[in-house]
Amino acid sequence: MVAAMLGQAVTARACANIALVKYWGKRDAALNLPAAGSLSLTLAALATQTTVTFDRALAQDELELDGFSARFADTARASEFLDLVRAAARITTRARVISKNEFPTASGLASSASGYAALALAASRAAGLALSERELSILARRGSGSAARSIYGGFVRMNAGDASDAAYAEPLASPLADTVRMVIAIVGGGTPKQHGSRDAMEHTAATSPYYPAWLALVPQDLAAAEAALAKGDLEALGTIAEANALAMHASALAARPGIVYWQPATLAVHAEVRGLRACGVAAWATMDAGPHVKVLTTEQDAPTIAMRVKDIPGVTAVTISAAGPPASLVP
Ligand code: 2P0
Repeated sequence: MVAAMLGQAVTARACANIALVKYWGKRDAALNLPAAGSLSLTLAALATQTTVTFDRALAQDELELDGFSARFADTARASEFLDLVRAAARITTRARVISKNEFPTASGLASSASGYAALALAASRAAGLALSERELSILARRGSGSAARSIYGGFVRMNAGDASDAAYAEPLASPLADTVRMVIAIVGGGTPKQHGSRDAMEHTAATSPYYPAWLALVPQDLAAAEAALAKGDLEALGTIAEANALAMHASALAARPGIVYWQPATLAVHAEVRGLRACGVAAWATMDAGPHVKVLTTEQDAPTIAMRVKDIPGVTAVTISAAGPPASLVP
């Protein structure tokens, strides 16, 4: 099986996800184990397609991202990840990885979730492994914590895991899956260099006086979000998601020195969301390790929200996304 697969190009596709209950902090950096669980929505509009070929002619791993040779640090990180796949498949052959993000142009949205989910599936298959979804989720987590969630479509829960280290994600059924939408407002321009989420969560955990409070909050937000999903109660889910994102940012803001992802347009979109909500529109804001705002809403209200936020100064692009599918092989 291994001999037959090696040398063949295998392509996989995975979609990014946005957390409604955030992952912010690790309990083991080497194994990339999260300090707490998280809950996300996989998004159809944010897909990555990745092709992997193990090639005996290669002296080292090669990574091409969106048509260009990747930076050294990105190639080194992908290579470390490929080492895990090689160890599992008992091979030493180097690989060529070609990855393309089908994201809104120059959005600056993080793509490590879709990227490492697609890479986990493509690389494991190309190495001759046939992993279960759970095994893929565990493998993807080693590349990036949020990638464990992108193995699945729709709403997904990431488990904190136990001492055995096998933290993985699982899909969550919900009556909201077909009608939920996310309006993604890209906030751009003039930002000082952002803190990458990996370093930022570590810095928050090490220095923020509010980090213990953040960690104590997550289990109750997870339980409430899951109950809301099971009932199909978008208002309850949105209320928790918005509060949870603000709490994550509160812990980051209180780090020393503080981590500030907010721009004027970020606040303006939040204000618009609150205003729309006061008028009866289903809209709840969340944000990650950057200034962009993602608005949880319904199929019906998404166009109204998109129309209202696109003209806010500093908002450079707006995309509406439905729930996305699980990671899959591309024939
Ligand atoms: C999340 N973020 O739950 C949170 C909220 C960013 C803010 O997961 O170090 O790139 O690779 O495990 O997955 C981003 O963190 O971090 C992230 P690593 P990752 O979506």
